[in-house]
Amino acid sequence: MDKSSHVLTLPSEPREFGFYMDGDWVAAGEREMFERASPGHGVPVTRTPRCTEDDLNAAVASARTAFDDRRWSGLSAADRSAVLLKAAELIRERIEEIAYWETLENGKPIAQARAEVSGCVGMFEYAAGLGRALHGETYNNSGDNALGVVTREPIGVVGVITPWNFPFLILCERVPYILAAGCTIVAKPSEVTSVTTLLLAEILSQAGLPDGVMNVVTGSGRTVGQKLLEHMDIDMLSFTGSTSVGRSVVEASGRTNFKKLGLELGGKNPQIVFADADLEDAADGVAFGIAFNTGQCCVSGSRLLVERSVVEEFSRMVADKLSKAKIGDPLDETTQIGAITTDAQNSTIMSYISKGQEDGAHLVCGGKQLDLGQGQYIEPTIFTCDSMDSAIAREEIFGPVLTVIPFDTMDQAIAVANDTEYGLAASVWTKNIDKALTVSRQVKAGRFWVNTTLAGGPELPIGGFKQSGWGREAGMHGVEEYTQIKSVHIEIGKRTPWVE
Ligand code: TXE
Repeated sequence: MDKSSHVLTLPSEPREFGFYMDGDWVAAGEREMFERASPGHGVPVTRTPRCTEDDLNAAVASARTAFDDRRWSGLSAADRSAVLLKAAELIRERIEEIAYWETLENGKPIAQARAEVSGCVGMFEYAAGLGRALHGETYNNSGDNALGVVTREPIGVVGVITPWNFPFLILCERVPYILAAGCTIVAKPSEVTSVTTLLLAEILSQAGLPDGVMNVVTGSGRTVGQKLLEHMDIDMLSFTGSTSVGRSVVEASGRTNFKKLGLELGGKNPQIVFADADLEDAADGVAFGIAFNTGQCCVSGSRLLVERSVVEEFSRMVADKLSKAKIGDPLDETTQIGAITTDAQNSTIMSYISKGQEDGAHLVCGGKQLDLGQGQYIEPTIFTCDSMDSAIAREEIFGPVLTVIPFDTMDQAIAVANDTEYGLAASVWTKNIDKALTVSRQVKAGRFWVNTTLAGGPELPIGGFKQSGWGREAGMHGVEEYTQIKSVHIEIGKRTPWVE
Protein backbone atom coordinates (compact mmCIF):
# COMPACT_ATOMS: atom_id res chain seq x y z
CA MET A 1 0.00 0.00 0.00
CA ASP A 2 1.31 3.48 -0.85
CA LYS A 3 1.11 5.05 2.63
CA SER A 4 1.78 8.56 1.38
CA SER A 5 -1.53 8.76 -0.47
CA HIS A 6 -3.83 6.40 1.43
CA VAL A 7 -6.61 8.02 3.45
CA LEU A 8 -9.41 5.89 4.90
CA THR A 9 -12.95 7.05 4.28
CA LEU A 10 -15.54 8.31 6.76
CA PRO A 11 -18.69 6.23 7.40
CA SER A 12 -21.59 7.37 5.18
CA GLU A 13 -23.83 7.69 8.24
CA PRO A 14 -23.27 7.39 12.00
CA ARG A 15 -23.17 3.79 13.18
CA GLU A 16 -25.57 3.00 16.03
CA PHE A 17 -24.60 0.79 18.97
CA GLY A 18 -26.45 -0.68 21.94
CA PHE A 19 -24.75 -1.39 25.26
CA TYR A 20 -23.42 -4.69 26.58
CA MET A 21 -24.73 -6.75 29.47
CA ASP A 22 -24.87 -10.36 30.58
CA GLY A 23 -22.94 -11.63 27.59
CA ASP A 24 -24.90 -9.86 24.85
CA TRP A 25 -25.74 -6.58 23.19
CA VAL A 26 -28.76 -4.71 24.54
CA ALA A 27 -30.46 -2.66 21.82
CA ALA A 28 -30.77 1.06 22.53
CA GLY A 29 -34.55 0.89 22.09
CA GLU A 30 -36.29 4.03 23.35
CA ARG A 31 -33.27 5.34 25.22
CA GLU A 32 -31.88 8.78 24.38
CA MET A 33 -28.83 8.58 22.15
CA PHE A 34 -25.50 10.41 22.26
CA GLU A 35 -24.29 11.32 18.79
CA ARG A 36 -20.54 11.67 18.44
CA ALA A 37 -18.96 13.78 15.72
CA SER A 38 -15.40 12.98 14.66
CA PRO A 39 -13.20 15.76 16.08
CA GLY A 40 -10.98 15.52 13.03
CA HIS A 41 -13.80 15.97 10.53
CA GLY A 42 -16.80 17.46 12.31
CA VAL A 43 -19.23 14.84 10.95
CA PRO A 44 -21.34 12.43 13.06
CA VAL A 45 -19.76 8.97 13.23
CA THR A 46 -21.36 7.02 16.09
CA ARG A 47 -24.49 6.92 18.23
CA THR A 48 -24.48 5.26 21.67
CA PRO A 49 -27.24 4.99 24.27
CA ARG A 50 -27.47 7.24 27.29
CA CYS A 51 -28.05 4.41 29.73
CA THR A 52 -30.32 4.93 32.71
CA GLU A 53 -29.87 4.22 36.40
CA ASP A 54 -31.96 1.06 35.87
CA ASP A 55 -29.55 -0.08 33.16
CA LEU A 56 -26.64 0.45 35.50
CA ASN A 57 -28.35 -1.47 38.30
CA ALA A 58 -29.07 -4.34 35.92
CA ALA A 59 -25.43 -4.42 34.76
CA VAL A 60 -24.15 -4.42 38.36
CA ALA A 61 -26.61 -7.20 39.24
CA SER A 62 -25.35 -9.21 36.29
CA ALA A 63 -21.72 -8.75 37.40
CA ARG A 64 -22.67 -9.54 41.01
CA THR A 65 -24.38 -12.82 40.09
CA ALA A 66 -21.48 -13.79 37.83
CA PHE A 67 -19.06 -13.16 40.67
CA ASP A 68 -21.03 -14.80 43.46
CA ASP A 69 -21.80 -18.01 41.59
CA ARG A 70 -18.07 -18.38 40.85
CA ARG A 71 -18.58 -19.01 37.12
CA TRP A 72 -15.30 -17.12 36.53
CA SER A 73 -13.45 -16.97 39.85
CA GLY A 74 -14.08 -20.68 40.38
CA LEU A 75 -12.26 -21.68 37.17
CA SER A 76 -8.64 -22.70 37.25
CA ALA A 77 -6.17 -19.98 36.31
CA ALA A 78 -5.29 -22.12 33.29
CA ASP A 79 -8.90 -21.94 32.03
CA ARG A 80 -9.09 -18.19 32.65
CA SER A 81 -5.78 -17.75 30.89
CA ALA A 82 -7.10 -19.59 27.82
CA VAL A 83 -9.93 -17.04 27.52
CA LEU A 84 -7.53 -14.10 27.81
CA LEU A 85 -5.22 -15.61 25.17
CA LYS A 86 -8.17 -16.15 22.82
CA ALA A 87 -9.23 -12.53 23.40
CA ALA A 88 -5.69 -11.42 22.48
CA GLU A 89 -5.97 -13.37 19.22
CA LEU A 90 -9.37 -11.85 18.40
CA ILE A 91 -8.16 -8.31 19.16
CA ARG A 92 -5.23 -8.95 16.81
CA GLU A 93 -7.65 -9.99 14.07
CA ARG A 94 -9.72 -6.82 14.60
CA ILE A 95 -6.92 -4.24 15.02
CA GLU A 96 -7.97 -2.38 11.89
CA GLU A 97 -11.63 -2.09 12.93
CA ILE A 98 -10.90 -1.07 16.54
CA ALA A 99 -8.30 1.48 15.45
CA TYR A 100 -10.75 2.98 12.91
CA TRP A 101 -13.48 3.67 15.50
CA GLU A 102 -10.89 4.85 18.03
CA THR A 103 -9.60 7.37 15.51
CA LEU A 104 -13.06 8.53 14.51
CA GLU A 105 -14.23 9.14 18.08
CA ASN A 106 -10.96 10.40 19.55
CA GLY A 107 -9.21 12.23 16.70
CA LYS A 108 -5.86 10.47 17.12
CA PRO A 109 -3.86 9.48 14.00
CA ILE A 110 -4.84 6.09 12.60
CA ALA A 111 -1.23 4.81 12.64
CA GLN A 112 -1.02 5.63 16.34
CA ALA A 113 -4.40 4.00 17.04
CA ARG A 114 -3.23 0.81 15.33
CA ALA A 115 -0.04 0.75 17.38
CA GLU A 116 -2.02 1.22 20.59
CA VAL A 117 -4.47 -1.57 19.79
CA SER A 118 -1.66 -3.94 18.90
CA GLY A 119 0.01 -3.05 22.23
CA CYS A 120 -3.22 -4.11 23.93
CA VAL A 121 -2.83 -7.61 22.47
CA GLY A 122 0.35 -7.87 24.54
CA MET A 123 -1.52 -6.74 27.68
CA PHE A 124 -3.94 -9.65 27.33
CA GLU A 125 -1.16 -12.14 26.62
CA TYR A 126 0.89 -10.99 29.56
CA ALA A 127 -2.04 -10.88 31.99
CA ALA A 128 -2.99 -14.42 30.91
CA GLY A 129 0.36 -15.62 32.26
CA LEU A 130 0.16 -13.47 35.39
CA GLY A 131 -3.14 -15.06 36.45
CA ARG A 132 -1.34 -18.40 36.54
CA ALA A 133 1.61 -16.97 38.47
CA LEU A 134 -0.59 -15.40 41.17
CA HIS A 135 -0.04 -17.24 44.43
CA GLY A 136 0.00 -16.87 48.19
CA GLU A 137 2.39 -17.70 51.00
CA THR A 138 2.71 -20.37 53.68
CA TYR A 139 4.20 -20.02 57.15
CA ASN A 140 5.52 -23.38 58.20
CA ASN A 141 7.41 -21.88 61.12
CA SER A 142 4.83 -21.52 63.88
CA GLY A 143 5.47 -24.78 65.68
CA ASP A 144 4.32 -28.35 65.13
CA ASN A 145 0.66 -27.59 65.77
CA ALA A 146 0.14 -24.70 63.31
CA LEU A 147 0.32 -23.91 59.64
CA GLY A 148 -0.28 -20.39 58.35
CA VAL A 149 -1.55 -19.91 54.79
CA VAL A 150 -1.98 -16.54 53.11
CA THR A 151 -4.21 -16.63 50.07
CA ARG A 152 -5.28 -14.03 47.53
CA GLU A 153 -8.92 -13.89 46.51
CA PRO A 154 -10.47 -11.77 43.77
CA ILE A 155 -11.88 -8.60 45.30
CA GLY A 156 -15.28 -8.96 43.63
CA VAL A 157 -17.23 -6.71 41.27
CA VAL A 158 -15.06 -3.94 39.84
CA GLY A 159 -16.30 -0.68 38.30
CA VAL A 160 -13.99 0.76 35.63
CA ILE A 161 -14.43 4.42 34.62
CA THR A 162 -12.19 5.53 31.76
CA PRO A 163 -11.49 8.84 29.98
CA TRP A 164 -11.47 9.82 26.31
CA ASN A 165 -7.76 10.25 25.67
CA PHE A 166 -6.81 6.55 25.30
CA PRO A 167 -10.19 4.78 25.39
CA PHE A 168 -8.94 1.33 24.38
CA LEU A 169 -5.40 1.44 25.78
CA ILE A 170 -6.38 2.60 29.27
CA LEU A 171 -9.15 0.00 29.31
CA CYS A 172 -6.68 -2.74 28.38
CA GLU A 173 -4.22 -1.59 31.03
CA ARG A 174 -6.96 -2.65 33.46
CA VAL A 175 -9.44 -5.22 32.14
CA PRO A 176 -7.14 -8.24 31.48
CA TYR A 177 -5.46 -7.81 34.88
CA ILE A 178 -8.83 -7.55 36.65
CA LEU A 179 -10.05 -10.66 34.83
CA ALA A 180 -6.80 -12.51 35.59
CA ALA A 181 -7.49 -11.85 39.28
CA GLY A 182 -10.92 -13.53 38.86
CA CYS A 183 -13.13 -10.43 39.25
CA THR A 184 -16.17 -9.34 37.24
CA ILE A 185 -16.55 -5.89 35.66
CA VAL A 186 -18.95 -3.04 34.95
CA ALA A 187 -17.16 -0.56 32.68
CA LYS A 188 -18.31 3.02 31.99
CA PRO A 189 -16.32 4.61 29.16
CA SER A 190 -16.29 8.34 28.46
CA GLU A 191 -19.50 9.28 26.68
CA VAL A 192 -17.54 10.68 23.74
CA THR A 193 -15.45 7.55 23.11
CA SER A 194 -17.57 4.53 24.07
CA VAL A 195 -17.42 2.33 21.01
CA THR A 196 -14.12 0.49 21.42
CA THR A 197 -15.05 -0.44 25.00
CA LEU A 198 -18.25 -1.99 23.68
CA LEU A 199 -16.25 -3.86 21.03
CA LEU A 200 -13.95 -5.27 23.71
CA ALA A 201 -16.96 -6.66 25.61
CA GLU A 202 -18.14 -8.38 22.42
CA ILE A 203 -14.65 -9.80 21.79
CA LEU A 204 -14.44 -11.16 25.32
CA SER A 205 -17.74 -13.00 24.90
CA GLN A 206 -16.49 -14.46 21.61
CA ALA A 207 -13.33 -15.55 23.42
CA GLY A 208 -15.43 -17.59 25.85
CA LEU A 209 -15.73 -15.24 28.82
CA PRO A 210 -18.79 -16.38 30.76
CA ASP A 211 -21.88 -14.16 30.51
CA GLY A 212 -22.09 -11.32 33.01
CA VAL A 213 -18.35 -11.15 33.69
CA MET A 214 -17.81 -8.07 31.46
CA ASN A 215 -20.61 -5.49 31.20
CA VAL A 216 -20.48 -2.03 29.61
CA VAL A 217 -22.91 0.80 30.32
CA THR A 218 -22.63 3.94 28.23
CA GLY A 219 -23.69 7.43 29.22
CA SER A 220 -22.58 10.52 31.06
CA GLY A 221 -20.30 10.76 34.05
CA ARG A 222 -22.74 12.83 36.07
CA THR A 223 -25.51 10.23 35.81
CA VAL A 224 -24.29 6.69 35.12
CA GLY A 225 -20.72 7.37 36.35
CA GLN A 226 -21.84 8.95 39.62
CA LYS A 227 -24.28 6.07 40.32
CA LEU A 228 -21.48 3.59 39.71
CA LEU A 229 -19.29 5.40 42.28
CA GLU A 230 -22.07 5.24 44.82
CA HIS A 231 -23.23 1.68 44.14
CA MET A 232 -23.24 -0.53 47.23
CA ASP A 233 -22.58 -3.67 45.17
CA ILE A 234 -19.35 -2.43 43.62
CA ASP A 235 -16.38 -3.72 45.65
CA MET A 236 -13.64 -1.77 43.92
CA LEU A 237 -13.55 1.08 41.46
CA SER A 238 -10.78 1.98 39.05
CA PHE A 239 -11.10 5.61 37.98
CA THR A 240 -8.95 7.35 35.38
CA GLY A 241 -9.69 10.99 34.72
CA SER A 242 -9.45 14.46 36.18
CA THR A 243 -8.25 15.17 39.70
CA SER A 244 -11.49 17.02 40.48
CA VAL A 245 -13.70 14.01 39.62
CA GLY A 246 -11.13 11.86 41.47
CA ARG A 247 -12.04 13.78 44.64
CA SER A 248 -15.75 12.96 44.10
CA VAL A 249 -14.77 9.31 43.70
CA VAL A 250 -13.06 9.30 47.10
CA GLU A 251 -15.99 11.13 48.73
CA ALA A 252 -18.54 8.73 47.21
CA SER A 253 -16.60 5.72 48.48
CA GLY A 254 -16.52 7.21 52.00
CA ARG A 255 -20.26 8.00 51.89
CA THR A 256 -21.24 4.54 50.73
CA ASN A 257 -19.45 1.19 51.23
CA PHE A 258 -15.77 2.23 51.44
CA LYS A 259 -15.20 0.49 48.13
CA LYS A 260 -11.48 0.14 47.43
CA LEU A 261 -10.24 2.65 44.86
CA GLY A 262 -7.63 2.77 42.16
CA LEU A 263 -7.10 6.32 40.88
CA GLU A 264 -5.03 7.58 37.96
CA LEU A 265 -5.42 11.34 37.83
CA GLY A 266 -3.67 14.37 36.40
CA GLY A 267 -0.01 15.13 35.87
CA LYS A 268 2.36 18.01 35.12
CA ASN A 269 5.28 15.84 34.26
CA PRO A 270 8.84 17.18 34.17
CA GLN A 271 11.38 16.42 31.47
CA ILE A 272 14.81 17.30 32.90
CA VAL A 273 17.48 17.94 30.26
CA PHE A 274 21.11 18.39 31.28
CA ALA A 275 23.63 20.08 28.97
CA ASP A 276 25.58 16.79 28.75
CA ALA A 277 22.62 14.91 27.21
CA ASP A 278 22.53 13.76 23.60
CA LEU A 279 20.60 16.91 22.73
CA GLU A 280 19.44 15.60 19.36
CA ASP A 281 17.83 12.53 21.00
CA ALA A 282 16.48 14.61 23.85
CA ALA A 283 14.86 17.15 21.49
CA ASP A 284 13.17 14.36 19.58
CA GLY A 285 11.97 12.73 22.81
CA VAL A 286 10.71 15.99 24.28
CA ALA A 287 8.83 16.84 21.04
CA PHE A 288 7.25 13.39 21.08
CA GLY A 289 6.47 13.64 24.80
CA ILE A 290 4.41 16.81 24.36
CA ALA A 291 2.86 16.26 20.91
CA PHE A 292 1.97 12.57 21.14
CA ASN A 293 -1.83 12.26 21.35
CA THR A 294 -1.84 16.09 20.98
CA GLY A 295 -0.59 16.34 24.56
CA GLN A 296 -3.86 14.86 25.81
CA CYS A 297 -1.94 12.35 27.80
CA CYS A 298 -1.75 12.05 31.58
CA VAL A 299 1.97 11.28 31.36
CA SER A 300 2.86 13.87 28.67
CA GLY A 301 6.12 15.70 29.42
CA SER A 302 4.57 19.15 29.71
CA ARG A 303 7.23 20.87 31.88
CA LEU A 304 10.65 21.07 30.28
CA LEU A 305 13.45 21.87 32.75
CA VAL A 306 16.65 22.65 30.83
CA GLU A 307 20.14 23.44 32.08
CA ARG A 308 20.56 27.19 31.55
CA SER A 309 23.67 26.96 29.33
CA VAL A 310 21.70 25.18 26.58
CA VAL A 311 18.15 26.40 27.17
CA GLU A 312 17.87 28.64 24.10
CA GLU A 313 19.59 26.23 21.73
CA PHE A 314 17.56 23.30 23.04
CA SER A 315 14.20 25.11 22.88
CA ARG A 316 14.94 25.94 19.24
CA MET A 317 15.82 22.30 18.55
CA VAL A 318 12.49 21.12 20.01
CA ALA A 319 10.61 23.81 18.07
CA ASP A 320 12.34 22.66 14.90
CA LYS A 321 11.32 19.05 15.53
CA LEU A 322 7.71 20.06 16.18
CA SER A 323 7.58 22.16 13.01
CA LYS A 324 8.38 19.02 11.00
CA ALA A 325 5.75 16.77 12.64
CA LYS A 326 2.78 16.32 10.31
CA ILE A 327 -0.53 17.65 11.70
CA GLY A 328 -3.82 16.86 10.02
CA ASP A 329 -6.48 14.37 9.04
CA PRO A 330 -6.40 11.53 11.59
CA LEU A 331 -7.45 9.07 8.87
CA ASP A 332 -4.36 9.89 6.81
CA GLU A 333 -1.72 7.17 7.27
CA THR A 334 1.09 9.73 7.45
CA THR A 335 -0.42 12.04 10.10
CA GLN A 336 1.56 12.29 13.34
CA ILE A 337 -0.53 14.85 15.26
CA GLY A 338 -4.31 14.60 15.06
CA ALA A 339 -7.29 16.59 16.32
CA ILE A 340 -8.18 17.88 19.79
CA THR A 341 -10.74 15.41 21.12
CA THR A 342 -13.50 17.64 22.52
CA ASP A 343 -14.70 21.22 22.02
CA ALA A 344 -14.31 21.81 25.76
CA GLN A 345 -10.71 20.60 25.70
CA ASN A 346 -10.00 22.79 22.67
CA SER A 347 -11.27 25.87 24.57
CA THR A 348 -9.28 24.90 27.68
CA ILE A 349 -6.03 24.63 25.71
CA MET A 350 -6.60 27.91 23.86
CA SER A 351 -7.40 29.69 27.12
CA TYR A 352 -4.13 28.43 28.67
CA ILE A 353 -2.25 29.73 25.61
CA SER A 354 -3.84 33.18 26.18
CA LYS A 355 -3.03 32.99 29.91
CA GLY A 356 0.61 32.23 29.11
CA GLN A 357 0.81 35.32 26.92
CA GLU A 358 -0.95 37.48 29.54
CA ASP A 359 1.47 36.23 32.22
CA GLY A 360 4.41 37.41 30.09
CA ALA A 361 5.77 33.98 29.11
CA HIS A 362 7.87 34.09 25.93
CA LEU A 363 6.22 32.27 23.00
CA VAL A 364 8.88 30.24 21.17
CA CYS A 365 6.56 28.66 18.59
CA GLY A 366 2.93 27.79 17.84
CA GLY A 367 0.08 29.29 19.84
CA LYS A 368 -2.59 29.21 17.15
CA GLN A 369 -5.71 27.26 16.33
CA LEU A 370 -5.17 25.72 12.89
CA ASP A 371 -7.82 26.01 10.21
CA LEU A 372 -7.64 22.80 8.17
CA GLY A 373 -11.11 23.26 6.69
CA GLN A 374 -12.73 20.79 9.08
CA GLY A 375 -12.16 19.54 12.64
CA GLN A 376 -10.23 21.20 15.48
CA TYR A 377 -6.45 21.38 15.54
CA ILE A 378 -3.94 23.34 17.61
CA GLU A 379 -0.32 24.05 16.69
CA PRO A 380 2.25 22.54 19.07
CA THR A 381 3.24 25.44 21.28
CA ILE A 382 6.33 26.23 23.37
CA PHE A 383 6.60 28.93 26.03
CA THR A 384 9.63 29.80 28.14
CA CYS A 385 9.04 31.01 31.69
CA ASP A 386 11.50 32.25 34.34
CA SER A 387 9.73 30.55 37.22
CA MET A 388 7.00 28.14 38.19
CA ASP A 389 4.56 30.96 39.06
CA SER A 390 2.53 31.04 35.85
CA ALA A 391 -0.56 28.83 35.44
CA ILE A 392 0.99 27.28 32.31
CA ALA A 393 3.92 26.05 34.44
CA ARG A 394 1.77 24.64 37.25
CA GLU A 395 -1.54 23.37 35.89
CA GLU A 396 -2.31 20.37 33.71
CA ILE A 397 -3.23 21.80 30.29
CA PHE A 398 -3.81 18.46 28.55
CA GLY A 399 -2.80 19.77 25.17
CA PRO A 400 0.28 20.33 22.97
CA VAL A 401 1.65 23.16 25.11
CA LEU A 402 5.18 22.87 26.53
CA THR A 403 6.48 25.19 29.24
CA VAL A 404 10.27 25.57 29.44
CA ILE A 405 11.96 26.55 32.71
CA PRO A 406 15.76 26.94 33.00
CA PHE A 407 17.80 25.54 35.92
CA ASP A 408 21.41 25.94 37.11
CA THR A 409 22.13 22.94 39.34
CA MET A 410 20.90 19.37 39.71
CA ASP A 411 19.46 20.12 43.15
CA GLN A 412 17.52 23.03 41.69
CA ALA A 413 16.20 20.82 38.86
CA ILE A 414 15.00 18.22 41.39
CA ALA A 415 13.36 20.90 43.54
CA VAL A 416 11.50 22.42 40.56
CA ALA A 417 10.51 18.96 39.30
CA ASN A 418 8.97 18.21 42.70
CA ASP A 419 7.34 21.64 43.06
CA THR A 420 3.92 20.35 41.98
CA GLU A 421 0.90 18.68 43.54
CA TYR A 422 1.25 15.89 40.96
CA GLY A 423 3.61 12.91 40.72
CA LEU A 424 2.64 10.80 37.75
CA ALA A 425 5.75 10.62 35.55
CA ALA A 426 9.14 12.23 34.86
CA SER A 427 12.08 11.89 32.47
CA VAL A 428 15.76 12.75 32.71
CA TRP A 429 18.10 13.22 29.77
CA THR A 430 21.84 13.00 30.55
CA LYS A 431 24.86 10.86 29.68
CA ASN A 432 26.06 11.07 33.29
CA ILE A 433 24.99 7.96 35.20
CA ASP A 434 25.33 9.62 38.61
CA LYS A 435 22.97 12.42 37.65
CA ALA A 436 20.51 10.02 36.05
CA LEU A 437 20.33 7.80 39.14
CA THR A 438 20.21 10.64 41.66
CA VAL A 439 17.42 12.40 39.79
CA SER A 440 15.48 9.15 39.33
CA ARG A 441 15.68 8.50 43.08
CA GLN A 442 14.70 11.96 44.20
CA VAL A 443 11.94 12.97 41.79
CA LYS A 444 8.56 11.94 43.17
CA ALA A 445 6.81 10.16 40.30
CA GLY A 446 5.23 6.75 39.75
CA ARG A 447 6.88 6.32 36.35
CA PHE A 448 10.38 7.47 35.51
CA TRP A 449 12.24 7.42 32.21
CA VAL A 450 15.98 7.76 31.61
CA ASN A 451 16.95 9.04 28.15
CA THR A 452 13.49 8.26 26.82
CA THR A 453 9.87 9.09 27.55
CA LEU A 454 6.37 7.58 27.29
CA ALA A 455 7.86 4.10 27.14
CA GLY A 456 6.52 1.02 28.89
CA GLY A 457 4.98 -2.36 28.48
CA PRO A 458 2.61 -4.75 30.21
CA GLU A 459 5.28 -5.69 32.77
CA LEU A 460 5.68 -2.20 34.21
CA PRO A 461 3.07 -0.93 36.67
CA ILE A 462 1.39 2.43 36.10
CA GLY A 463 0.26 4.95 38.71
CA GLY A 464 1.09 8.13 40.52
CA PHE A 465 2.62 9.63 43.64
CA LYS A 466 0.98 12.54 45.49
CA GLN A 467 -2.28 13.86 43.97
CA SER A 468 -1.79 11.85 40.77
CA GLY A 469 -3.46 8.82 42.26
CA TRP A 470 -3.66 5.72 44.35
CA GLY A 471 -2.64 2.17 43.55
CA ARG A 472 -1.06 0.65 40.46
CA GLU A 473 -2.39 -0.82 37.24
CA ALA A 474 -0.66 -3.41 34.99
CA GLY A 475 2.21 -5.75 35.79
CA MET A 476 1.90 -8.23 38.65
CA HIS A 477 1.02 -5.34 40.99
CA GLY A 478 -1.90 -4.58 38.68
CA VAL A 479 -3.32 -8.08 39.26
CA GLU A 480 -2.66 -8.01 43.00
CA GLU A 481 -4.54 -4.71 43.35
CA TYR A 482 -7.72 -6.55 42.41
CA THR A 483 -7.28 -9.23 45.04
CA GLN A 484 -7.69 -9.23 48.76
CA ILE A 485 -5.63 -11.17 51.21
CA LYS A 486 -6.99 -13.83 53.51
CA SER A 487 -4.95 -15.28 56.38
CA VAL A 488 -5.80 -18.87 57.23
CA HIS A 489 -4.51 -20.30 60.49
CA ILE A 490 -4.70 -24.08 60.55
CA GLU A 491 -4.40 -25.97 63.82
CA ILE A 492 -2.73 -29.39 63.68
CA GLY A 493 -3.44 -32.11 66.25
CA LYS A 494 -5.11 -31.88 69.65
CA ARG A 495 -6.06 -28.43 70.93
CA THR A 496 -4.49 -27.16 74.17
CA PRO A 497 -7.69 -26.63 76.21
CA TRP A 498 -8.71 -23.14 77.35
CA VAL A 499 -11.01 -24.68 79.96
CA GLU A 500 -9.55 -27.73 81.75
O1 TXE B 1 -12.46 14.30 32.60
P1 TXE B 1 -13.44 13.64 33.64
P2 TXE B 1 -12.87 15.21 31.35
C1 TXE B 1 -8.11 15.89 32.81
C2 TXE B 1 -7.65 16.84 31.77
C3 TXE B 1 -8.92 17.32 31.15
C4 TXE B 1 -9.86 17.29 32.32
C5 TXE B 1 -11.30 17.15 31.98
O2 TXE B 1 -6.99 17.91 32.40
O3 TXE B 1 -8.81 18.61 30.68
O4 TXE B 1 -9.45 16.16 33.05
O5 TXE B 1 -11.54 16.02 31.15
C6 TXE B 1 -16.40 10.20 34.06
N1 TXE B 1 -18.87 10.40 38.53
N2 TXE B 1 -8.03 14.51 32.40
O6 TXE B 1 -13.92 16.19 31.65
O7 TXE B 1 -14.65 14.47 33.75
C7 TXE B 1 -16.48 10.66 32.61
O8 TXE B 1 -17.73 10.32 32.05
C8 TXE B 1 -18.35 9.36 37.87
C9 TXE B 1 -6.86 13.83 32.80
O9 TXE B 1 -13.18 14.29 30.28
O10 TXE B 1 -12.65 13.35 34.85
C10 TXE B 1 -15.32 9.87 32.03
O11 TXE B 1 -15.74 8.53 31.80
N3 TXE B 1 -17.73 9.47 36.70
C11 TXE B 1 -6.97 12.37 32.68
C12 TXE B 1 -14.27 9.92 33.15
O12 TXE B 1 -15.02 10.16 34.34
C13 TXE B 1 -17.60 10.70 36.16
C14 TXE B 1 -7.73 11.85 31.54
C15 TXE B 1 -13.22 11.05 33.01
O13 TXE B 1 -13.88 12.29 32.89
C16 TXE B 1 -18.12 11.83 36.81
C17 TXE B 1 -8.92 12.63 31.25
C18 TXE B 1 -18.77 11.65 38.05
N4 TXE B 1 -19.27 12.67 38.75
C19 TXE B 1 -9.00 13.92 31.67
N5 TXE B 1 -17.85 12.92 36.04
C20 TXE B 1 -5.66 11.70 32.79
N6 TXE B 1 -4.81 12.17 33.68
O14 TXE B 1 -5.40 10.73 32.09
C21 TXE B 1 -17.18 12.46 34.96
N7 TXE B 1 -17.04 11.11 35.02
